[in-house]
Amino acid sequence: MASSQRYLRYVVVAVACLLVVFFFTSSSRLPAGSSNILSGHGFASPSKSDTTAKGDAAIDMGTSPVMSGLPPATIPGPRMNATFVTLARNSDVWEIARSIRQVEDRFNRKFNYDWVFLNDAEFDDTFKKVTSALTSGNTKYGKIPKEHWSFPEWIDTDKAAKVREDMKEKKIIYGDSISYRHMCRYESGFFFRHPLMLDYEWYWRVEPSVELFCDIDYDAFKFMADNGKKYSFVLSLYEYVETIPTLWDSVKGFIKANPQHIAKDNSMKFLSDDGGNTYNHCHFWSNFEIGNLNWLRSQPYIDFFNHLDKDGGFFYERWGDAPVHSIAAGLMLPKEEIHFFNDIAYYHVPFTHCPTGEQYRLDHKCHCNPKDNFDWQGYSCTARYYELNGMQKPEGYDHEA
Ligand SMILES: Nc1nc2c(ncn2[C@@H]2O[C@H](COP(=O)(O)OP(=O)(O)OP(=O)(O)O)[C@@H](O)[C@H]2O)c(=O)[nH]1
Ligand SMILES: *[C@@H]1O[C@H](CO)[C@@H](O)[C@H](O)[C@H]1NC(C)=O
Ligand SMILES: [Mg+2]
Repeated sequence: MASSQRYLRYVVVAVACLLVVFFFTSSSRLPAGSSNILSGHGFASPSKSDTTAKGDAAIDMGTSPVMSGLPPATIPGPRMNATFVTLARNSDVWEIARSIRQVEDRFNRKFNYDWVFLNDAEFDDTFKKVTSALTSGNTKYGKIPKEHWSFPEWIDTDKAAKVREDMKEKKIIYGDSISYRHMCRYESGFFFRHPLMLDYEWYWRVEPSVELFCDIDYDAFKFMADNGKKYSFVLSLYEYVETIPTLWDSVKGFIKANPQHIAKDNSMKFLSDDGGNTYNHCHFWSNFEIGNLNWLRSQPYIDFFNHLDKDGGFFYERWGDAPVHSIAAGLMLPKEEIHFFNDIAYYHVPFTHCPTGEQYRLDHKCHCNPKDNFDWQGYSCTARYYELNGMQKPEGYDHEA
């Protein structure tokens, strides 16, 4: 008798539990007035709009009983006029997913900045679904106009094809690729002019398969603005000479024709060991950048890009956007406007920036091996940057790596 009563009590409690679970799951899937959540994710009806909006849904907490009363896990306060930006192909989706997850975990889940994705083809639904699910801010998907991803009319395409043959024989990485050249030219001269990017003043570039190893607890965009910075880097190194044999000649032509664009207190010493006669091939590695879009959209930068573009080296050689951005920043910005983010721990194959300074790494939950840090090795240009700016190398630089 007693045991069957216990059994009945058991069943009643179980049914009650099931009801509670059912109530919460069904109501969080279909909260009253939640149409903005569902239709807001453009992939529900991708033909309608190419952008997704999450902001409204996140603030409108009353729509979901599961969420009500819980504070958002974000840092309060105003946000900068800033966005992440990623150039990618549909086939990059899982590689960019890894990058996004780390950027969100280490930084953006606290700030919820937007993310702009750009592509020379139309993004597919899988790409949009996966990336918008991983990001905490609004996502926007843009197609690159044909004029920004093709041979300009002054380029001799036969000559360009010959160069690709040659470079293929010499086994120069991406030497035979047309799309890689369009990519480098686009990142050099056009991404900041895409209609979706015109809405912003600051950008943070993110590539597929990169890693972030430490927590970033402050707003890096605000840091840039508050400290008068326009361009930044985490890794620097020497460019592969074969890809830029005449780049410096083109730069010298630009300097001669536009002396008014050259900053007085510039970083020429980072770029040249003989006062500007020759290029030492040092550049900031542009697969990571936090920078000011209005600077890239300014007349000096546009004049610089147009001058290089006319000389044809994006196609007759294989000029990369890293030396192009770096030389522009090094010559046209006062040196105080370039920032080295020692505290942003970063990996893009094959180099790691792991912050020098053990206490910092512990305080910010870093998971990089300091032995992997590239900064103070012979092939890095970061020591030059320190010297040029009269900076003391951080404690530990001589024994950690
Ligand atoms: N839409 C589009 N994106 C591209 C194309 N080629 C490269 N990208 C993107 O441009 C950026 C740079 O290309 P990567 O292939 O990473 O070039 P890389 O960093 O020099 O070389 P890796 O060592 O291979 O990473 C990445 O964000 C790519 O996703 C392309 O043909 N179309
Ligand atoms: C953000 O910056 C862009 C470019 O400077 C500007 O056009 C836009 O009005 C700004 N938006 C806000 C909200 O300030
Ligand atoms: Mg890359």
